[in-house]
Amino acid sequence: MSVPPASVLERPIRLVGSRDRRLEATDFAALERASREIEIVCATGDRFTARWSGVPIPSLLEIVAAPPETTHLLVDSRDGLRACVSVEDALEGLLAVTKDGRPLSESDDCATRFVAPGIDGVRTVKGVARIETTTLAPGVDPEDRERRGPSA
Ligand SMILES: Nc1nc2c(c(=O)[nH]1)N[C@H]1C(S)=C(S)[C@@H](COP(=O)(O)O)O[C@H]1N2
Ligand SMILES: [Mo]
Repeated sequence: MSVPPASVLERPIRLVGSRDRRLEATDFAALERASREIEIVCATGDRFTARWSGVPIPSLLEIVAAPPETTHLLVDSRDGLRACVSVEDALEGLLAVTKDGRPLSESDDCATRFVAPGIDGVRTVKGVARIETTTLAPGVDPEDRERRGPSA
């Protein structure tokens, strides 16, 4: 399966860890892809399974040297949604650019999506703008760090 690199990232993605980086389309195109089957479950009860492919989250964390004490990732969309996902879940995830072999830009109306097994549908952020590592103290509710978008 191949996706023309130019069409993959329409806009750069900001990555924040120990370092701060802008991931441009050419950087993204150079990263190794992986694919995996992930079931997405919405709070409404809707669920569907798809085969997603994209860049594994650990590769992105490497680029910004995620601090070892990282407990969660904050994943922001371009439309104001913010998900706070445990790093254990996120490490199994992808910054996806295809679903069932087709570019997301054809099926969804955005080119990228954060997906990981076992996270709620609302946290599969479409149109990823930024991913930041964070360390939550024990007892802090990750949901307090989230923002709901216009439609979620
Ligand atoms: N940027 C963004 N991503 C989003 C949402 C949203 O409103 N904005 N909705 C979320 C919710 S609540 C669900 S259930 C899934 C829906 O994904 P689907 O359109 O592929 O069914 O996307 C998630 N990702
Ligand atoms: Mo949802």
